[in-house]
Amino acid sequence: MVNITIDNRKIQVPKDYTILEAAKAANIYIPTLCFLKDINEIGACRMCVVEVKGARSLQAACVYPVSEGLEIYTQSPAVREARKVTLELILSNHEKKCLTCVRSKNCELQTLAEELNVKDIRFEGETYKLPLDDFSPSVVRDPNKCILCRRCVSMCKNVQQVSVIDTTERGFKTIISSAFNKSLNEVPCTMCGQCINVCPVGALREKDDTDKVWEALANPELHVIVQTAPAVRVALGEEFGMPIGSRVTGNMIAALKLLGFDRVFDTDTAADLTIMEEGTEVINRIKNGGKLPVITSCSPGWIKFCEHYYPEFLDNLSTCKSPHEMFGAILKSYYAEKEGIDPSKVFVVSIMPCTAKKFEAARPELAANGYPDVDVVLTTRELARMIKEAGIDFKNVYEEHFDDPMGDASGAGVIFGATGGVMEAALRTVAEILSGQPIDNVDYEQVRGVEGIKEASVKVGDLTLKAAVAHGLGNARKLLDRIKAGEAEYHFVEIMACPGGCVNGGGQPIQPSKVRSWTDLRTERAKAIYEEDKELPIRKSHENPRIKALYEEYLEQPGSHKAHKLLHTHYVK
Ligand code: HC0
Ligand code: SF4
Repeated sequence: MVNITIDNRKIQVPKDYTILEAAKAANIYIPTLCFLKDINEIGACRMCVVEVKGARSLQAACVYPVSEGLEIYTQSPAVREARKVTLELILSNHEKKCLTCVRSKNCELQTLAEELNVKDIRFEGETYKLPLDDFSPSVVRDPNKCILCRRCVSMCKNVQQVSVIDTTERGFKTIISSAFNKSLNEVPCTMCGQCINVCPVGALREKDDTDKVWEALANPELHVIVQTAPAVRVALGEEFGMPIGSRVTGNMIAALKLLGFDRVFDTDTAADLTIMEEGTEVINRIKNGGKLPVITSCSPGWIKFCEHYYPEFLDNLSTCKSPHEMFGAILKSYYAEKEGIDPSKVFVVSIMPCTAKKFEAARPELAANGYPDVDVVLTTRELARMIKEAGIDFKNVYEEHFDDPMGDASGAGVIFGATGGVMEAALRTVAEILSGQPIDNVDYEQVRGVEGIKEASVKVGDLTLKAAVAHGLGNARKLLDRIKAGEAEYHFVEIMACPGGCVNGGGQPIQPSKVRSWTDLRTERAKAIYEEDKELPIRKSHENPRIKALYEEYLEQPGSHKAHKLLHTHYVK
């Protein structure tokens, strides 16, 4: 520990702290812009400057280390003026179209202008119009809004280790772009959307598909079904000012009904179905000498990463479609038949925490009987926009339940939304089937939490089932390299493209740096998911009565010919 003084307050802080961390510990607010804890700590924007006694110039608090006896002033006239000038310079050539910007009211630049009481911009910067990159089905890049903070670059390069965006050109012409200024659609971008979640302004956003959904809802010919992913319900509330980790399932369903969807179903139910199919696949591959490890295939950003960077693992992928795609196929077959609806009139909308799911839904591999499984994917953020546009009082609606006949999911389906959740759900079923014994303790704690790579060995009968979980593509890279080098061997591996899994997907509500630097969104949202799982009477996929009925009435058994036709696919090099 070291003793320091900030704004005449004496405090003790760990000696490896920066001034910014020390100030945070003392509840003293220092504004930041490029800073994002553990991701972008480069001291580039100079918004966080402070006066350090004895230093010749103002110092960037986010990179300046504390030391014994340091005296810091965070609000002196020189500091306030320097921050204001910096901000005004950024604003001078920024495209200030706040009224129509997707990030208005959730823009860190806008917030700073208000916090620093900027009333006038004293500088006139040169502005020029750069072309919008909206060719990707998932991510839109607007360089005119970019403030060169480089958070997206750090995310893509260091965390996801995909590196398809970087700083190009020099000086005043500097921009963030892909190589040769190609569209994100023409480079091996995984569409994970993590760059969007760290962008402080409106320079990165998802492709907005809300118009397609409004149009479908207004078409009386269509039976419009919506399904919601496990991670949406623990984050959507943030868009309406509710605390991180609020569970808003009932409000969300009510709002979807008010929007006019004919049926509101739960993707979690399809997650149970996925476990039946994937669990069977794992068991069969182990018993029959099939390709191991089986690697999960439900994260489309991961699939795309695998295709571009690790094609040698494509045969390891589970042949299961992801749960929402399976659900789409079931809705346009089993459900349509049961309800007597022409499947061509069934329109399926998936609300997902994910931008890559937009890309996934358009893949030709994900169709059955000539219909795409899913017609439109909206992110959690787009759903919030629709709810706001419809004037629905989200916090005060009467809570409702998912519709029958696809109704409630098991706890295993619920936990899919957090890293390790698919693995845990599968273990609950696979261990019971392989051992032939009922398993009482279904909490596989080894695969929970935010450690980058997690491993578990589970004894089932004579077999020790070896499993691994990686989340975030940088961790996926590490794990795959280890498997490739023969340094690790597993039967079953879960990979999710986003750090923390779907709870932290690229389509989730965006929290500003001053929140997400100090609160682990992944942990808070996952907590809500595990709470829901604990409360449910059924926590194993194979015990879900809806899934049992689906097999009895339609699919026969997991892995059947019919199940394969509807629920499985194959990705090829
Ligand atoms: Fe996920 Fe899913 S758990 S990928 O993270 O498997 O997006 O939430 O919906 O499909 O169920 C996302 C979340 C899903 C799917 C499920 C899986
Ligand atoms: Fe990189 Fe993901 Fe953004 Fe693509 S979507 S640029 S892979 S962070």
